[in-house]
Amino acid sequence: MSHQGKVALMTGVTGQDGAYLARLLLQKGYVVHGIKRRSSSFNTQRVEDIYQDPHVEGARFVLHYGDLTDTTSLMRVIEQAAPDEIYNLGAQSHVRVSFEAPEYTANVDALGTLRLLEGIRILGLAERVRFYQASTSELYGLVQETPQRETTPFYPRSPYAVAKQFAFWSVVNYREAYGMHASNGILFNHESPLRGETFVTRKITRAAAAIALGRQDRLYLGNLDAERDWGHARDYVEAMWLMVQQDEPDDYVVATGTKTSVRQFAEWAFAETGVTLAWRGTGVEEKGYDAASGRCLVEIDPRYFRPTEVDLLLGDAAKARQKLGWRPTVTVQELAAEMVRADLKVMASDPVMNDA
Ligand code: NDP
Ligand code: GDR
Repeated sequence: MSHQGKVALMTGVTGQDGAYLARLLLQKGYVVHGIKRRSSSFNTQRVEDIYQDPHVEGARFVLHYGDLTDTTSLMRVIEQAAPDEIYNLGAQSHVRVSFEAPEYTANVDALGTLRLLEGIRILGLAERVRFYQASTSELYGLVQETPQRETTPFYPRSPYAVAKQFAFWSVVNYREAYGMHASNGILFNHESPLRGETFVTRKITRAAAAIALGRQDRLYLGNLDAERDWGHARDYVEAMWLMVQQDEPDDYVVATGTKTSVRQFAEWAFAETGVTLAWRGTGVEEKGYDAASGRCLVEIDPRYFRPTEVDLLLGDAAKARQKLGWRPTVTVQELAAEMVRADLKVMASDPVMNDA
């Protein structure tokens, strides 16, 4: 089926998922409108290569200033873009940071979602616009059962997750109250070379690359025992789009069904640079050494611990498999290797870069 001429609007277009989803929708023939927030420095690096000069007629990728904390900006952009589909990817998305800025996180992640939903309703678009909400496996928080599926009870463990739970139920409520085609994608962690630099996978792959290039001595991490179900962002944006194309709105878990510890991810990442990590010590004294040279490369810094941790996330995506026909295509080990290779390439091509 052709999607030529369909119009999508997304928040969070400058983030990891926004960059992948915008590319996917452009490939499918959509006109893509993205909301970017004002920043004192450029925040559009991830979409630079798909940027289109607005002065050229027929541009299919259009950026608007707006902010999830600013209702009027959201309503203005929805009116201007007149979208068929809205993808709400914008968020203060860092779990650790949400403990430092809980009120801001709630404003953006919880109320921001409500502002969009209510904006759609007030503009009389509830029956026309299809809505995707970036919900999260963080909703499962304190483990109630594994693997986690759509029926697993929520137990959020951070201001971020609490805010996302408000957003999740707002979506369900607008679906039931106003008949909106609104779906929650309960996505487990997904990464890529475009992943934000302070999330653990990218922090590790950048450090592995920087250490290999002699630009960094050591990597400081928090909880090495945390286990996550890591997939590739490119696969996961496909699932978002598939949800929105269904006749009926619904909520879906999107995951690979494989769990990996932070420690194991680090081993795979360093292996891509030819380093075998050997662990010695216990608790906060545990350290990772280059098995060949004996040099210490990884240390624990308790500053990266969280007041309440999510120890284990492992998803069961059977419903997405059956109803959407969705399947992940990249293993976590392949993902780690791809990310390290990309970081090596970026760093090696910039001789003055020494910011790792
Ligand atoms: P990123 O942190 O990479 O991107 C977040 C985006 O939101 C950025 O474009 C950011 O803008 C934007 N944003 C932040 N604050 C505001 C605001 N006040 N108003 C408007 N936009 C704002 O996240 P990801 O791409 O990784 O994730 C996308 C969504 O999916 C998020 O909602 C996240 O919580 C959720 N999610 C992510 C998962 C993952 O593993 N990646 C898993 C499950 C859910 P700027 O570039 O200016 O910072
Ligand atoms: P997460 O991702 O909290 O799962 O949220 P993150 O990569 O930040 O942490 C994953 C796990 O690694 C542990 N960890 C560290 N984390 C960071 N950031 N830095 C460290 O140095 C470090 N050391 C160990 C963490 O404690 C945690 O257990 C991501 C975000 O994308 C959310 O927006 C999204 O909703 C969830 O994934 C699903």
